[in-house]
Amino acid sequence: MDSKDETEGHGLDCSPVYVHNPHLDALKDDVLYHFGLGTGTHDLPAMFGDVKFVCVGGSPWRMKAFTKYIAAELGMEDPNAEYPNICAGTDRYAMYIVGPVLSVSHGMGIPSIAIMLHELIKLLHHAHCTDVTIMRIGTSGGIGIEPGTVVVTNQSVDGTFLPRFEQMILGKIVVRNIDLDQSLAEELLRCSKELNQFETVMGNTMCTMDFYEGQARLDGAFCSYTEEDKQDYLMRASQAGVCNIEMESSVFAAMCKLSGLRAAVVCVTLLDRLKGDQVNCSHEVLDSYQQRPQKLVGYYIKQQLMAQAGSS
Ligand code: R2B
Ligand code: URA
Repeated sequence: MDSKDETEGHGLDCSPVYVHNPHLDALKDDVLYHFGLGTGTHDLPAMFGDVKFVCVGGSPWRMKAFTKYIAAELGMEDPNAEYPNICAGTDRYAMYIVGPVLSVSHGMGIPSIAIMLHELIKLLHHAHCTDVTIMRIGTSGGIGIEPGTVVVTNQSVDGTFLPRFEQMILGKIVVRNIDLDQSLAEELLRCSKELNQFETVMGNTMCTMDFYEGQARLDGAFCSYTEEDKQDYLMRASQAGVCNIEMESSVFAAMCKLSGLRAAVVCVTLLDRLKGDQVNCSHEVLDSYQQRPQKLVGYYIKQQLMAQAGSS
């Protein structure tokens, strides 16, 4: 088991997926409970050893749609393929694979994605995967930008606009680094310019613990502040470089950094929070917005695979 420097980074070639837990060595089999998978019951290297790209997103349905989309983009589409859910033994998360691309749903919020990432990182480690790039494709609320704009996260920040994630361990707060891979973010922005299908910006992403009061909404079941307080907070966020708000980027960035995964966050904005709180766009508009991060990440993956094929 690797127990090197906690912040082991991404190497240029053959970078493994790190775990930092000496206790894992003592386990006969490792049960990935929320995936319904395990080292004793599944041949993880055979199932996942070739994975090079992992895409994660909140909804199981969206991750299945992404799998079908990427299969078509990569020319790996099988008209008869059902794309079975690899985690069919549990209804916590859904997982799909096509070629070197693994798609996993993570639910909503920091606790849900953190549990998923513990098991995903162990899965990739047990499968001996190397040089893995991971991207979160999701939705968010924008600040002062046109709905439908895609934000590639430069830096995730907390609700006080600081670039940190606080994890409570044994009753003590441990502060973790949440820097994402800057070169990956820039490559994604460049891809978006080439794609030229929708507006894409790079900016800070605020990660909150709640959709309502945690994001200064006025339409939750409880609210103890005024419209003016809300506008003041969002304007201060904007001045701190925050372009959008969502609920998973900080722990995602922290855990990917610890495991040496090259990571990016790509979220579409569903509304401009300076203008309102309710997500009330039509189903069609919502659907087309949600496809934008998928298209961008799909384009990036295709380019990478073509470049690799060209150089081998
Ligand atoms: C974006 O959308 C979800 C809330 O509606 C949450 O998972 C997030 O980060
Ligand atoms: N997801 C969020 O977390 N916030 C929004 O405003 C929209 C989607």
